[in-house]
Amino acid sequence: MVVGSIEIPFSIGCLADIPKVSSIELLQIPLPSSPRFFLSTTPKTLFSSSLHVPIRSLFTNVVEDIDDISPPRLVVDLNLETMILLVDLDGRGARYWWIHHVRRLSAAKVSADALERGQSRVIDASLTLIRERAKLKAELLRALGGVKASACLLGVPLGHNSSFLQGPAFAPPRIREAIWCGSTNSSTEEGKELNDPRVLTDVGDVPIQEIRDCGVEDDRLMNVVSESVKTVMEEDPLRPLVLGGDHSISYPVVRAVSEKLGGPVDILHLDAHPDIYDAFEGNIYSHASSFARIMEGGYARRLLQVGIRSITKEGREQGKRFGVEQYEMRTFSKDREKLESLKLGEGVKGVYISVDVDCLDPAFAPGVSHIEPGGLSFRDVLNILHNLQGDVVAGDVVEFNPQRDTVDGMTAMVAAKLVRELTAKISK
Ligand SMILES: [Mn+2]
Repeated sequence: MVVGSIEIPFSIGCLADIPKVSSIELLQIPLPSSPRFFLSTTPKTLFSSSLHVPIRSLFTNVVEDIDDISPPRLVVDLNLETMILLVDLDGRGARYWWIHHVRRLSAAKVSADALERGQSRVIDASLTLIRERAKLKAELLRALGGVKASACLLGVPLGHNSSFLQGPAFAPPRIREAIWCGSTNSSTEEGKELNDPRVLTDVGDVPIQEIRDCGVEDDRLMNVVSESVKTVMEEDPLRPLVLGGDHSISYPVVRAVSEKLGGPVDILHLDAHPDIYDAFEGNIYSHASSFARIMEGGYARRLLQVGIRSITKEGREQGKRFGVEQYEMRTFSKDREKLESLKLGEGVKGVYISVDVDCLDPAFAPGVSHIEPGGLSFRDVLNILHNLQGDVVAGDVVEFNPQRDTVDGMTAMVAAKLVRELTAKISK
Protein backbone atom coordinates (compact mmCIF):
# COMPACT_ATOMS: atom_id res chain seq x y z
CA MET A 1 0.00 0.00 0.00
CA VAL A 2 1.37 3.37 -0.99
CA VAL A 3 0.20 6.14 1.22
CA GLY A 4 1.85 9.31 0.06
CA SER A 5 3.55 10.87 -2.86
CA ILE A 6 5.94 13.63 -3.68
CA GLU A 7 6.34 15.25 -7.07
CA ILE A 8 9.90 15.12 -8.28
CA PRO A 9 10.92 17.77 -10.79
CA PHE A 10 13.36 15.54 -12.65
CA SER A 11 13.32 11.99 -13.80
CA ILE A 12 15.19 9.11 -12.32
CA GLY A 13 15.39 6.09 -14.54
CA CYS A 14 16.82 2.71 -13.87
CA LEU A 15 20.08 1.97 -12.15
CA ALA A 16 22.25 3.31 -14.95
CA ASP A 17 20.88 6.82 -14.43
CA ILE A 18 21.41 7.08 -10.70
CA PRO A 19 24.86 8.69 -10.65
CA LYS A 20 23.45 11.64 -12.57
CA VAL A 21 21.33 12.61 -9.57
CA SER A 22 23.02 14.60 -6.89
CA SER A 23 22.13 14.45 -3.24
CA ILE A 24 21.51 18.20 -3.34
CA GLU A 25 18.75 17.73 -5.89
CA LEU A 26 17.13 15.02 -3.85
CA LEU A 27 17.18 17.03 -0.67
CA GLN A 28 15.71 20.07 -2.36
CA ILE A 29 12.59 18.19 -3.29
CA PRO A 30 9.53 20.16 -2.17
CA LEU A 31 7.65 18.02 0.29
CA PRO A 32 3.91 18.19 0.61
CA SER A 33 3.18 17.00 4.10
CA SER A 34 4.57 17.50 7.54
CA PRO A 35 6.43 14.53 8.97
CA ARG A 36 4.59 12.14 11.19
CA PHE A 37 7.65 10.07 11.98
CA PHE A 38 11.24 10.72 12.65
CA LEU A 39 13.23 7.58 12.12
CA SER A 40 16.01 6.63 14.44
CA THR A 41 17.86 4.62 11.84
CA THR A 42 21.49 5.46 11.51
CA PRO A 43 22.19 7.34 8.32
CA LYS A 44 22.93 4.90 5.54
CA THR A 45 23.94 5.66 2.05
CA LEU A 46 21.81 4.70 -0.87
CA PHE A 47 22.85 3.27 -4.16
CA SER A 48 26.47 4.27 -4.50
CA SER A 49 29.39 5.98 -2.94
CA SER A 50 28.92 8.83 -5.39
CA LEU A 51 25.44 9.53 -4.08
CA HIS A 52 25.45 9.93 -0.34
CA VAL A 53 21.91 10.36 0.84
CA PRO A 54 21.38 9.68 4.52
CA ILE A 55 18.11 7.83 4.83
CA ARG A 56 17.22 10.04 7.77
CA SER A 57 17.22 13.06 5.47
CA LEU A 58 14.71 11.46 3.19
CA PHE A 59 12.54 10.01 5.86
CA THR A 60 12.07 12.95 8.14
CA ASN A 61 9.51 14.05 5.60
CA VAL A 62 7.44 11.02 4.91
CA VAL A 63 3.95 10.36 5.32
CA GLU A 64 2.27 7.53 7.13
CA ASP A 65 2.83 4.13 8.62
CA ILE A 66 1.14 0.87 7.97
CA ASP A 67 0.20 -0.87 11.16
CA ASP A 68 -0.70 -4.25 9.81
CA ILE A 69 2.81 -5.19 8.76
CA SER A 70 4.86 -6.76 11.48
CA PRO A 71 7.48 -5.63 12.34
CA PRO A 72 6.15 -2.14 11.74
CA ARG A 73 7.30 -0.62 8.53
CA LEU A 74 7.00 2.60 6.73
CA VAL A 75 6.12 2.66 3.09
CA VAL A 76 6.98 5.66 1.01
CA ASP A 77 6.21 6.44 -2.55
CA LEU A 78 8.39 9.26 -3.71
CA ASN A 79 6.42 9.10 -6.94
CA LEU A 80 9.60 9.12 -8.97
CA GLU A 81 7.82 6.74 -11.26
CA THR A 82 10.61 4.53 -10.11
CA MET A 83 11.23 4.28 -6.43
CA ILE A 84 9.48 2.71 -3.49
CA LEU A 85 11.25 2.54 -0.19
CA LEU A 86 10.37 0.22 2.63
CA VAL A 87 12.11 0.86 5.91
CA ASP A 88 12.08 -1.09 9.13
CA LEU A 89 11.07 1.25 11.89
CA ASP A 90 13.16 -0.69 14.37
CA GLY A 91 16.20 0.38 12.41
CA ARG A 92 17.23 -3.06 11.21
CA GLY A 93 17.52 -1.97 7.64
CA ALA A 94 15.96 -0.57 4.55
CA ARG A 95 14.72 -2.10 1.40
CA TYR A 96 13.96 -0.26 -1.77
CA TRP A 97 12.78 -1.02 -5.25
CA TRP A 98 12.96 0.80 -8.49
CA ILE A 99 9.73 0.56 -10.38
CA HIS A 100 10.07 1.62 -13.94
CA HIS A 101 7.53 3.69 -15.79
CA VAL A 102 6.67 0.64 -17.85
CA ARG A 103 4.95 -0.80 -14.82
CA ARG A 104 3.07 2.42 -14.34
CA LEU A 105 1.98 2.23 -17.94
CA SER A 106 0.76 -1.23 -17.12
CA ALA A 107 -1.07 0.10 -14.10
CA ALA A 108 -2.61 2.71 -16.36
CA LYS A 109 -4.42 -0.10 -18.18
CA VAL A 110 -1.99 -0.74 -20.96
CA SER A 111 -2.84 -4.30 -21.90
CA ALA A 112 -0.84 -6.80 -19.84
CA ASP A 113 -0.68 -8.92 -22.93
CA ALA A 114 0.96 -6.15 -24.96
CA LEU A 115 3.47 -5.60 -22.18
CA GLU A 116 4.27 -9.30 -21.98
CA ARG A 117 4.72 -9.60 -25.74
CA GLY A 118 7.03 -6.60 -25.82
CA GLN A 119 9.09 -7.94 -22.93
CA SER A 120 9.41 -11.30 -24.65
CA ARG A 121 10.69 -9.64 -27.81
CA VAL A 122 13.34 -7.75 -25.86
CA ILE A 123 14.41 -10.91 -24.02
CA ASP A 124 14.54 -12.93 -27.24
CA ALA A 125 16.65 -10.25 -28.90
CA SER A 126 19.02 -10.20 -25.92
CA LEU A 127 19.45 -13.97 -25.97
CA THR A 128 19.85 -13.98 -29.74
CA LEU A 129 22.94 -11.78 -29.63
CA ILE A 130 24.56 -13.98 -26.98
CA ARG A 131 23.61 -17.14 -28.87
CA GLU A 132 24.97 -15.93 -32.20
CA ARG A 133 28.24 -14.74 -30.68
CA ALA A 134 28.69 -18.02 -28.81
CA LYS A 135 27.90 -19.99 -31.95
CA LEU A 136 30.39 -18.06 -34.08
CA LYS A 137 33.22 -18.30 -31.56
CA ALA A 138 32.63 -21.99 -30.89
CA GLU A 139 32.55 -22.75 -34.63
CA LEU A 140 35.92 -21.06 -35.00
CA LEU A 141 37.36 -23.00 -32.07
CA ARG A 142 36.07 -26.29 -33.42
CA ALA A 143 37.59 -25.42 -36.80
CA LEU A 144 40.94 -24.77 -35.12
CA GLY A 145 40.62 -28.12 -33.36
CA GLY A 146 42.33 -29.55 -30.33
CA VAL A 147 40.37 -27.59 -27.76
CA LYS A 148 38.62 -29.60 -25.07
CA ALA A 149 37.38 -26.70 -22.96
CA SER A 150 37.58 -22.95 -23.40
CA ALA A 151 36.61 -20.22 -20.94
CA CYS A 152 33.99 -17.87 -22.32
CA LEU A 153 33.27 -14.59 -20.55
CA LEU A 154 29.64 -13.68 -19.97
CA GLY A 155 28.91 -10.45 -18.10
CA VAL A 156 25.89 -10.21 -15.81
CA PRO A 157 25.79 -6.55 -14.75
CA LEU A 158 23.19 -6.95 -12.02
CA GLY A 159 23.46 -5.00 -8.76
CA HIS A 160 19.94 -4.51 -7.45
CA ASN A 161 19.87 -7.63 -5.29
CA SER A 162 22.62 -6.26 -3.11
CA SER A 163 21.56 -5.37 0.42
CA PHE A 164 23.89 -2.39 0.57
CA LEU A 165 25.40 -0.87 -2.59
CA GLN A 166 24.55 -1.50 -6.21
CA GLY A 167 27.94 -0.74 -7.75
CA PRO A 168 28.69 -4.34 -8.84
CA ALA A 169 26.29 -3.69 -11.73
CA PHE A 170 29.08 -1.62 -13.26
CA ALA A 171 31.83 -4.22 -12.86
CA PRO A 172 31.96 -6.30 -16.08
CA PRO A 173 33.32 -3.59 -18.42
CA ARG A 174 35.86 -2.53 -15.77
CA ILE A 175 37.07 -6.12 -15.40
CA ARG A 176 37.43 -6.55 -19.17
CA GLU A 177 39.31 -3.26 -19.37
CA ALA A 178 41.73 -4.46 -16.69
CA ILE A 179 42.22 -7.88 -18.30
CA TRP A 180 43.42 -6.23 -21.50
CA CYS A 181 44.87 -2.98 -20.13
CA GLY A 182 48.43 -3.66 -21.26
CA SER A 183 50.16 -2.98 -17.95
CA THR A 184 50.80 -6.70 -17.73
CA ASN A 185 51.37 -9.40 -20.32
CA SER A 186 48.83 -11.89 -21.55
CA SER A 187 50.27 -14.96 -19.82
CA THR A 188 48.67 -16.52 -16.79
CA GLU A 189 50.98 -17.58 -13.96
CA GLU A 190 51.11 -21.16 -15.16
CA GLY A 191 51.73 -20.15 -18.77
CA LYS A 192 48.39 -20.10 -20.58
CA GLU A 193 48.15 -17.37 -23.25
CA LEU A 194 45.03 -15.28 -22.87
CA ASN A 195 45.59 -13.82 -26.33
CA ASP A 196 44.97 -17.26 -27.74
CA PRO A 197 41.26 -17.46 -28.66
CA ARG A 198 41.38 -21.16 -27.81
CA VAL A 199 41.94 -20.14 -24.18
CA LEU A 200 39.56 -17.21 -23.77
CA THR A 201 36.54 -15.92 -25.67
CA ASP A 202 33.83 -13.44 -24.77
CA VAL A 203 30.14 -13.24 -25.65
CA GLY A 204 29.45 -9.92 -23.93
CA ASP A 205 26.91 -9.02 -21.30
CA VAL A 206 23.37 -10.06 -20.58
CA PRO A 207 21.67 -6.64 -20.95
CA ILE A 208 20.26 -6.72 -17.43
CA GLN A 209 19.39 -3.05 -17.08
CA GLU A 210 17.85 -2.89 -20.54
CA ILE A 211 15.61 -5.85 -19.68
CA ARG A 212 14.66 -4.45 -16.28
CA ASP A 213 13.93 -1.17 -18.00
CA CYS A 214 11.10 -3.00 -19.75
CA GLY A 215 9.51 -3.83 -16.41
CA VAL A 216 10.74 -7.43 -16.25
CA GLU A 217 10.70 -8.74 -12.67
CA ASP A 218 13.29 -10.88 -10.95
CA ASP A 219 11.64 -14.29 -11.38
CA ARG A 220 11.84 -13.84 -15.10
CA LEU A 221 15.15 -11.97 -15.07
CA MET A 222 16.82 -14.85 -13.22
CA ASN A 223 15.52 -17.21 -15.91
CA VAL A 224 17.09 -14.97 -18.56
CA VAL A 225 20.45 -15.25 -16.75
CA SER A 226 20.07 -19.05 -16.65
CA GLU A 227 19.11 -19.18 -20.32
CA SER A 228 22.13 -17.08 -21.25
CA VAL A 229 24.45 -19.47 -19.42
CA LYS A 230 22.85 -22.48 -21.08
CA THR A 231 23.18 -20.76 -24.45
CA VAL A 232 26.95 -20.54 -23.96
CA MET A 233 27.14 -24.17 -22.75
CA GLU A 234 25.20 -25.28 -25.81
CA GLU A 235 28.30 -24.50 -27.86
CA ASP A 236 31.05 -27.00 -27.25
CA PRO A 237 33.84 -26.35 -26.15
CA LEU A 238 32.73 -23.08 -24.48
CA ARG A 239 32.48 -23.01 -20.69
CA PRO A 240 30.93 -19.97 -19.00
CA LEU A 241 33.07 -17.75 -16.82
CA VAL A 242 30.63 -15.19 -15.50
CA LEU A 243 31.49 -11.63 -14.54
CA GLY A 244 29.17 -10.25 -11.85
CA GLY A 245 27.31 -8.49 -10.70
CA ASP A 246 26.33 -9.01 -7.12
CA HIS A 247 26.38 -12.52 -5.69
CA SER A 248 22.69 -13.13 -6.41
CA ILE A 249 23.68 -14.14 -9.94
CA SER A 250 25.39 -17.33 -8.76
CA TYR A 251 22.01 -18.95 -8.16
CA PRO A 252 20.69 -18.74 -11.74
CA VAL A 253 24.16 -19.48 -13.10
CA VAL A 254 24.77 -22.63 -11.02
CA ARG A 255 21.19 -23.77 -11.63
CA ALA A 256 21.79 -23.49 -15.38
CA VAL A 257 25.13 -25.31 -15.20
CA SER A 258 23.64 -28.17 -13.18
CA GLU A 259 20.51 -28.46 -15.33
CA LYS A 260 22.54 -28.36 -18.53
CA LEU A 261 25.01 -31.00 -17.34
CA GLY A 262 22.23 -33.13 -15.86
CA GLY A 263 23.31 -33.34 -12.23
CA PRO A 264 24.90 -31.57 -9.30
CA VAL A 265 28.39 -30.11 -9.19
CA ASP A 266 30.83 -29.52 -6.34
CA ILE A 267 31.18 -25.84 -5.51
CA LEU A 268 34.24 -24.07 -4.20
CA HIS A 269 32.92 -20.77 -2.86
CA LEU A 270 35.44 -18.12 -1.75
CA ASP A 271 33.78 -15.37 0.27
CA ALA A 272 33.83 -13.42 3.52
CA HIS A 273 30.14 -14.36 3.86
CA PRO A 274 28.23 -17.63 3.52
CA ASP A 275 25.37 -15.97 1.52
CA ILE A 276 23.00 -18.62 2.80
CA TYR A 277 20.21 -16.69 4.56
CA ASP A 278 16.84 -18.20 3.77
CA ALA A 279 15.91 -14.70 2.60
CA PHE A 280 17.49 -11.35 3.33
CA GLU A 281 15.24 -8.37 4.03
CA GLY A 282 12.45 -10.35 2.49
CA ASN A 283 14.28 -10.95 -0.79
CA ILE A 284 14.70 -14.60 -1.78
CA TYR A 285 16.98 -13.47 -4.62
CA SER A 286 19.20 -11.40 -2.30
CA HIS A 287 22.94 -11.64 -2.80
CA ALA A 288 22.98 -12.94 0.78
CA SER A 289 20.70 -15.88 -0.08
CA SER A 290 22.04 -17.32 -3.32
CA PHE A 291 23.58 -20.41 -1.77
CA ALA A 292 20.36 -21.24 0.11
CA ARG A 293 18.61 -21.37 -3.27
CA ILE A 294 21.43 -23.45 -4.78
CA MET A 295 21.38 -26.01 -1.95
CA GLU A 296 17.56 -26.21 -1.88
CA GLY A 297 17.57 -26.87 -5.59
CA GLY A 298 19.98 -29.77 -5.24
CA TYR A 299 22.41 -28.17 -7.71
CA ALA A 300 25.45 -28.90 -5.53
CA ARG A 301 26.65 -32.09 -3.89
CA ARG A 302 29.38 -30.46 -1.87
CA LEU A 303 29.62 -26.77 -1.05
CA LEU A 304 32.93 -25.63 0.40
CA GLN A 305 32.91 -22.06 1.71
CA VAL A 306 36.36 -20.59 2.27
CA GLY A 307 37.35 -17.19 3.67
CA ILE A 308 34.30 -16.89 5.94
CA ARG A 309 34.61 -14.26 8.66
CA SER A 310 31.23 -12.57 8.78
CA ILE A 311 28.70 -15.19 9.71
CA THR A 312 25.62 -15.06 11.93
CA LYS A 313 23.87 -17.75 13.91
CA GLU A 314 21.47 -18.24 10.99
CA GLY A 315 24.45 -18.58 8.63
CA ARG A 316 25.87 -21.40 10.74
CA GLU A 317 22.48 -23.10 11.19
CA GLN A 318 21.74 -22.93 7.48
CA GLY A 319 25.24 -24.28 6.84
CA LYS A 320 24.51 -27.30 9.06
CA ARG A 321 21.07 -27.76 7.54
CA PHE A 322 22.51 -28.05 4.03
CA GLY A 323 25.70 -29.90 5.01
CA VAL A 324 27.93 -27.04 3.91
CA GLU A 325 31.66 -27.29 4.67
CA GLN A 326 32.36 -23.87 6.13
CA TYR A 327 36.05 -22.96 6.52
CA GLU A 328 36.30 -19.85 8.65
CA MET A 329 39.25 -17.46 8.57
CA ARG A 330 39.85 -17.82 12.30
CA THR A 331 41.02 -21.40 11.65
CA PHE A 332 42.61 -20.78 8.25
CA SER A 333 46.17 -21.49 9.37
CA LYS A 334 45.02 -24.92 10.53
CA ASP A 335 42.96 -25.56 7.38
CA ARG A 336 45.49 -24.19 4.92
CA GLU A 337 47.15 -27.47 3.98
CA LYS A 338 43.83 -29.14 3.27
CA LEU A 339 42.52 -26.18 1.27
CA GLU A 340 45.69 -26.00 -0.78
CA SER A 341 45.27 -29.60 -1.94
CA LEU A 342 41.58 -29.92 -2.73
CA LYS A 343 40.28 -32.60 -5.03
CA LEU A 344 36.68 -31.97 -6.09
CA GLY A 345 34.07 -32.95 -8.63
CA GLU A 346 34.64 -36.70 -8.85
CA GLY A 347 31.40 -38.63 -9.18
CA VAL A 348 29.46 -35.49 -10.06
CA LYS A 349 29.36 -33.26 -13.13
CA GLY A 350 32.43 -31.26 -12.24
CA VAL A 351 33.54 -28.27 -10.19
CA TYR A 352 32.05 -24.78 -10.06
CA ILE A 353 34.15 -21.98 -8.58
CA SER A 354 32.46 -18.87 -7.24
CA VAL A 355 34.79 -16.08 -6.15
CA ASP A 356 33.39 -13.15 -4.20
CA VAL A 357 36.13 -10.53 -4.36
CA ASP A 358 35.51 -9.78 -0.68
CA CYS A 359 37.01 -13.16 0.23
CA LEU A 360 40.24 -11.19 -0.02
CA ASP A 361 41.38 -8.99 2.80
CA PRO A 362 40.36 -5.39 1.99
CA ALA A 363 44.07 -4.54 1.97
CA PHE A 364 44.24 -6.50 -1.30
CA ALA A 365 40.82 -5.58 -2.67
CA PRO A 366 39.25 -2.41 -1.26
CA GLY A 367 36.73 -2.06 -4.08
CA VAL A 368 33.96 -4.17 -2.63
CA SER A 369 30.62 -3.26 -1.06
CA HIS A 370 31.20 -5.12 2.19
CA ILE A 371 34.64 -4.38 3.58
CA GLU A 372 35.49 -7.16 6.03
CA PRO A 373 38.98 -7.17 7.56
CA GLY A 374 40.86 -10.37 8.29
CA GLY A 375 40.59 -12.04 4.91
CA LEU A 376 42.65 -14.12 2.52
CA SER A 377 45.70 -12.77 0.77
CA PHE A 378 45.73 -12.83 -3.01
CA ARG A 379 48.41 -15.52 -2.87
CA ASP A 380 46.26 -17.64 -0.51
CA VAL A 381 43.51 -17.59 -3.12
CA LEU A 382 45.89 -18.44 -5.96
CA ASN A 383 47.42 -21.29 -3.96
CA ILE A 384 43.95 -22.75 -3.42
CA LEU A 385 42.98 -22.33 -7.08
CA HIS A 386 46.27 -23.47 -8.63
CA ASN A 387 46.41 -26.62 -6.52
CA LEU A 388 42.77 -27.58 -6.93
CA GLN A 389 42.33 -30.87 -8.76
CA GLY A 390 39.10 -31.23 -10.70
CA ASP A 391 37.29 -30.49 -13.94
CA VAL A 392 36.19 -26.87 -13.62
CA VAL A 393 33.01 -26.62 -15.70
CA ALA A 394 32.13 -23.00 -14.96
CA GLY A 395 32.73 -20.17 -12.51
CA ASP A 396 32.03 -16.62 -11.53
CA VAL A 397 33.81 -13.58 -10.11
CA VAL A 398 31.32 -11.35 -8.29
CA GLU A 399 30.90 -8.37 -5.97
CA PHE A 400 33.67 -6.19 -7.37
CA ASN A 401 32.28 -2.68 -6.85
CA PRO A 402 34.03 -0.13 -9.11
CA GLN A 403 32.37 2.71 -7.18
CA ARG A 404 34.42 1.77 -4.13
CA ASP A 405 37.69 1.13 -5.93
CA THR A 406 40.87 3.17 -5.60
CA VAL A 407 41.43 5.85 -8.24
CA ASP A 408 43.99 3.68 -10.02
CA GLY A 409 41.55 0.77 -10.26
CA MET A 410 43.49 -1.62 -8.03
CA THR A 411 40.54 -3.91 -7.33
CA ALA A 412 39.68 -4.02 -11.03
CA MET A 413 43.15 -5.50 -11.59
CA VAL A 414 42.57 -7.94 -8.73
CA ALA A 415 39.21 -9.05 -10.17
CA ALA A 416 40.81 -9.28 -13.62
CA LYS A 417 43.62 -11.48 -12.36
CA LEU A 418 41.10 -13.75 -10.64
CA VAL A 419 39.35 -14.06 -14.01
CA ARG A 420 42.66 -14.70 -15.79
CA GLU A 421 43.70 -17.46 -13.40
CA LEU A 422 40.21 -19.02 -13.47
CA THR A 423 40.42 -18.95 -17.27
CA ALA A 424 43.61 -20.98 -17.04
CA LYS A 425 41.87 -23.41 -14.71
CA ILE A 426 38.94 -23.94 -17.09
CA SER A 427 40.65 -24.00 -20.49
CA LYS A 428 42.39 -27.09 -21.81
MN1 LIG B 1 30.79 -11.57 0.30
